[in-house]
Amino acid sequence: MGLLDRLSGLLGLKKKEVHVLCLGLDNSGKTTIINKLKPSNAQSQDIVPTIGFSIEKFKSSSLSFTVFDMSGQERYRNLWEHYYKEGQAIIFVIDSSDSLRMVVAKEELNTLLNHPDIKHRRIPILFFANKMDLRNAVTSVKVSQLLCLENIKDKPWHICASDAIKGEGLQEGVDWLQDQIQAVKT
Ligand code: G3D
Ligand code: MG
Repeated sequence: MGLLDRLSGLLGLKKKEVHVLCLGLDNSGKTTIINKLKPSNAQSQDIVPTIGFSIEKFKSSSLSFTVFDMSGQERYRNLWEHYYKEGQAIIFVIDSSDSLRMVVAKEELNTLLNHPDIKHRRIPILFFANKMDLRNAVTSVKVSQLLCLENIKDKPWHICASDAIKGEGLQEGVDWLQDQIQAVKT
């Protein structure tokens, strides 16, 4: 059973769909992470890459993931912002080895947090400090400091170090997210 199935199964959400937004700069590892979360027999999964601007949708029986790159496509921003409304959880992925673009990731995160469809909601945010296997990766504590995550007071958030290629750290993140969504549902 894949992590995705485990998440939906334990949530008891066989019927009701949960929309998860997976956000972050391009090349941070979003597609790799979502692929790892899918069950090994992925026949039931729809992968719909959108030509022209980068939105990928992954769907299982009860979870739908909408994945998009947050930078480099400003002219498309108004097209994907409407997905914010239906998102019930956010996975925000950071390339921990890309110190040059950490400031861009921080700006994109702040823009997200100040968006009218996000700002006043207690939507859980799971951060993956990804690419931990790379020599120049900074620790998840450092990523947390660089992004000033301690300033997020009105939403539950959690940061996990991950290596999406090996799949390390993803389980911890999914477990946390599951608890958060469950807390909202009950
Ligand atoms: P994106 O969807 O956020 O744009 P991708 O990012 O999932 O396409 O990943 C971008 C590149 O980073 C890919 O390499 C992918 O294999 C690599 N990557 C993703 N996660 C990790 C990780 O944890 N560690 C390492 N070392 N690499 C990772 P390519 O070479 O295909 O561009
Ligand atoms: Mg991608």
